[in-house]
Amino acid sequence: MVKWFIFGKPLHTGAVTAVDVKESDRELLKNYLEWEETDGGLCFSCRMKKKDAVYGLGENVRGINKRGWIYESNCSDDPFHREDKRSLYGAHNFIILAGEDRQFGLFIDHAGKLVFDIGYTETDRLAVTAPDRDVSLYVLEGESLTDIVGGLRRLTGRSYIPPKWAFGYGQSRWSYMTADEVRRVAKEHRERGIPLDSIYLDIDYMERYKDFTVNGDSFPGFGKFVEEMRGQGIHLVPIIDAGVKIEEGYDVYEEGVAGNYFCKTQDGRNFTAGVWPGRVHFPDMLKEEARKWFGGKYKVLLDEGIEGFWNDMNEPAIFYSEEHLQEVWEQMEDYRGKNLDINSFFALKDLITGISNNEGDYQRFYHEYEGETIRHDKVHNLFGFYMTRAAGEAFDRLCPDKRILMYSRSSYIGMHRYGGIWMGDNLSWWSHILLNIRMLPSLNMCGFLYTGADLGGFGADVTEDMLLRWLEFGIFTPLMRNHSAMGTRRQEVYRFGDTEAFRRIIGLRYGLLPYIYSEYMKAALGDNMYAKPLSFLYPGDERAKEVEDQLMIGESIMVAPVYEQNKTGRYVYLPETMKMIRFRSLTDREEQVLPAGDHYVKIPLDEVVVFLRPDHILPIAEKGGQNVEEVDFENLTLLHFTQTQSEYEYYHDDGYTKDYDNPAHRTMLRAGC
Ligand code: MIG
Repeated sequence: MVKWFIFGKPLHTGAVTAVDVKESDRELLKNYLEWEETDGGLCFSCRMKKKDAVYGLGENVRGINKRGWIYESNCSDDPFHREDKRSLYGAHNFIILAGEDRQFGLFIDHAGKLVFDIGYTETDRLAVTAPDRDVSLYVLEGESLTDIVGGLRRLTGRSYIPPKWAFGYGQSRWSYMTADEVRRVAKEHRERGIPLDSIYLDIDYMERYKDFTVNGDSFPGFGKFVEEMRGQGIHLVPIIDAGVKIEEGYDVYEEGVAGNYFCKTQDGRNFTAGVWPGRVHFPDMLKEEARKWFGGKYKVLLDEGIEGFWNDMNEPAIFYSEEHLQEVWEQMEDYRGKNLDINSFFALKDLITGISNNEGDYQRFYHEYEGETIRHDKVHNLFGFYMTRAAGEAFDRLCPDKRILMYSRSSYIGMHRYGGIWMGDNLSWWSHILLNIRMLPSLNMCGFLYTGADLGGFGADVTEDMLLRWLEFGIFTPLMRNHSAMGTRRQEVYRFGDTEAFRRIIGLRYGLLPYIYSEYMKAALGDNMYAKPLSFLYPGDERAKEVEDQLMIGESIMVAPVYEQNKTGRYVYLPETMKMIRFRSLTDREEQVLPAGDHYVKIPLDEVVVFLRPDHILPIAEKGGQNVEEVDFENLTLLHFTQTQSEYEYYHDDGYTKDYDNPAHRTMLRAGC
């Protein structure tokens, strides 16, 4: 089912864990792709038929069907997720060609940049180019698209499983500045009966943006505070940044220097970049000892009672490099006092705007990887993966039996074993709800199951209706977190008028948790997807293939979120007869069977509608709760649309230990005649 082809001397990325895959004869690749050396690099290509669709690429812009654009794998910190972009924070080099007469998956295991021209230059040509020509390539075949996705997981390992509380609602802001502010956020939710499981600490909890420190003035007695919040059923989740502040006397910095753990310049000095704290060094996440050391640092916070983290800025984002900044200062001198004309004015401007995340900076530092010195740009896409791997491996050492919440901004396939990702700095734009919907299944294909977007949008100002609509989709995403940027309108749900609606919608998430958690676990343990495009379940259905704003969530339901301003309903395509369930709240429901085909469905601003498949069951909790611990996972109401008999395999465990494969966690639920 898997064929492996090697070109040149590809660097080992750590993505693949399967040990039984053997290199195939290159002749066999000709059944799928041609290859040629071009000026731009080594290029693999094939022709596409008119109706061929292409899926995959995880975290990227545009549709679920990727055809019709050009994408890149080049992890970048880009807060403008516009349609004309080619890459975002992750490198997910997996595509599936779902053809009229053939289907196969392609995983290009390559640490450097890749270009995926999917019908952009020529509408009927798929071409993948690797500028650095050393490439490891896997072709995956399967009976179905889901099967091909499963193949990738069997090749690269099982998806990360977070603790159960991480399926609760999280509230975040850049930043809650003090413990009292955090207390207030908790109180506002609790007083109004709005469920909440976690509050996030963004960079300002630290002392001068130093990793693994806590500002003692604004968060005095941190361990006690963590405990106090736990007493209210709330987990604090601190952020960790990739760069380590250069500061005499700061232990992490000093240990890093002494241990030789930082990335180097060509002449062997520690490479200096500027990020939040000003000057930093980057731990060489690829170097085993450095990784072990950096991972071990998470213990500082684990010891204070912390049970979850998010890793940021690990593309790595660089505001400036010390060397480049120096060059820019010098070049700017040339413009001083000149008559700046059309050319020189823009050149000057570009000098400044080009300082951040400058491609050239990625050629100014080096890693030590498996005994070799490698320039960063050659392994650029692995940095976030290895930072998160550092944490994941440390958790396995430090608390082997306990699940720790971990998700990252940058990632590469393989990282899905150690953590999830959030979808980065989106905007409070209606179109970004749609992007969220489309990214979810694409990420699932690449193994990233635990994921979600900043609900309500990170940048720009949200409105009450947008936040409600976004949450109405967000209740189905594994990671359900409201996060927003400094300087934008406050986005906690209690800041808005109709708190009652927010309470019911978020409450519904908790009622649906038995199903959501069960489906997540089955997907993770079965190398499956949690959210699927319709075409994955209804392969022969030409209409289903074009649906990009509805998703199958787990095995039983379809969702069709509203993502446009001032809409009180939408058209929904039903690939088969389904039972529409309208939730005003967990207990206030209405059911109606609808025939296959197109329907205009009324969906008022404060209601959630799901579509249940025939002979399927949607188990919901009889009682939700203010946090996950309060949810009753035992006493369930089985919503069903039964024609003959329905069965549902229900996965239920304690949610905190790692005894995943125990068959006792699975029970068969039945409904109907
Ligand atoms: O460049 O830590 O994506 O979630 O709030 C901004 C501050 C740095 C980027 C993350 C965002 C976080 C923010 N960080």
